[in-house]
Amino acid sequence: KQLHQLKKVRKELTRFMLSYKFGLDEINTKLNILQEEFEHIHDYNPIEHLKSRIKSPESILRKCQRKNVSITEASIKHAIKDIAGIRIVCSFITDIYKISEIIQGQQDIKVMEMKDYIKNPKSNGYKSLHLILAIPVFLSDRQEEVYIEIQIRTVAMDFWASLEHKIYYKYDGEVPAHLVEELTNSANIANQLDEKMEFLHTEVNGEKTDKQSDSDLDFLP
Ligand code: 0O2
Repeated sequence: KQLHQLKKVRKELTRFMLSYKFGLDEINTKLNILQEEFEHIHDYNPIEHLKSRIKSPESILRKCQRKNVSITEASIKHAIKDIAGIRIVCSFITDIYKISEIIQGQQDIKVMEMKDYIKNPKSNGYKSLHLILAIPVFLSDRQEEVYIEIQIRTVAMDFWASLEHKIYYKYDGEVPAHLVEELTNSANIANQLDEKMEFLHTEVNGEKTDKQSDSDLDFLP
C-alpha cells in the first residue's frame, strides 16, 4: 500500500514539474524566434544571452517553508511563481524595456505582475526587471496555465547579482556589514558603467544610421 502511495506521489510530482518545463519550452521558443529575427532581419540583437531553469523540488519546499506556504499543489502553484524562470541578459538598459514590451505584446501571454527593480532598486542595490507571466500549456487531456518568472537585466546587473547571490548564500543571509557596504558601492559602479555604455551606444548608433542613410542614397539614380 505504501509503495502504491509513493508511486502515486511521484507521478503527481512529475506531472506538476513537467507542466512548468513545457511552459518554459514555449517561452524559450518565443525568445529564440525573437533572437533569430533580430539577427537576420535587424542588424542588432538586444539579447546578449539567456538562461532558463526549473527550481528543484527541494528548493521549492525550502521557499514554501520560508514563506509559510502549505504543501498542496494549488497553494504552491499560487504562491511560488518562480518555479520556472528565464533570465534574459541584455547589453543596454533600453534593451530591457524593449524586450519587456515585445513579450507583453504577445497575445497568448498574460502579464500577472511586473516588478521594476531598475526604477526602484532594492536597498542592497539589486537591479533587474521581473515579469511574472501566465502561459497556457496544452496537454493530451487538458489545458493548464503555468507561471513563468522572467528576469531581464544588463550584463553589469547580472555580474553584480551573481556575486551578491553567492555571498548571500555563503553567509546564510547574514552578510557582514562591511561586505554589504562594498556590495552597495559596487552596484553604484555597475550602474555608472551601464549609463556610460548606453551613452556610447547611442552616440555610435546615431553615427551608423547617418552613414547608412548616406550609402542608401548612393543607390538612388
Ligand atoms: P533563487 O535562488 O535565485 O531562485 P515575493 O514572491 O514577491 O514575495 P520573491 O519570490 O523573492 O518574493 O520575488 P522577487 O523579489 O521578485 O525575487 C525573485 C528572484 O529574484 C529571487 O529568487 C532571485 O533570483 C532574484 N532576486 C531578488 N532579490 C535579489 C537580491 O537582492 N539579490 C540577488 N542576487 N537576487 C535577487 P529566489 O528564489 O530568492 O532565489
